[in-house]
Amino acid sequence: MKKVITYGTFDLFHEGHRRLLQRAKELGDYLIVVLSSDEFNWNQKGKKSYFTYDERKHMLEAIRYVDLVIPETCWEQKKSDVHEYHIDTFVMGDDWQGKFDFLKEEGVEVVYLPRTPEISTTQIKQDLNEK
Ligand code: C2G
Repeated sequence: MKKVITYGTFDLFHEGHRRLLQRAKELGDYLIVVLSSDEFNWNQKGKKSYFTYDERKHMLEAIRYVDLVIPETCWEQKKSDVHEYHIDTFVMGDDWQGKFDFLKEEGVEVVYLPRTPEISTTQIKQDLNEK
């Protein structure tokens, strides 16, 4: 069974997130999403998600591409995650191009997928504010 992993906040879930997860799942048989906790978002990413971790987790668990959702609590956990979950492929959008290549040394394939243009959580918030 080929195991794939990806990380993110996935707040205000949208088509860009969906396409990323769909393409990530197509790279294997089992997809783990490591979901940024509320504390990690605020303390490390400087962003406050609209939906709580639990709400975002339930949303992701309802998506058929997703097999498991676990918390992301720090930047450094990736190296241990890929061993703990016996990961074959690590996937991120290409806004992260090159940032996680160190995982190749752990025997993991690292794939950056083209971001879906024209949509982002920030854009959604701006559009709604203008309505
Ligand atoms: N994404 C995408 N297209 C978009 C928006 C997002 O492909 N229009 C992808 C991102 O590249 C990322 C995933 O969807 O791979 C989740 O995006 P975010 O929730 O914004 O995650 P991010 O803040 O990039 O967190 O440790 C890694 C971080 O947790 C990644």
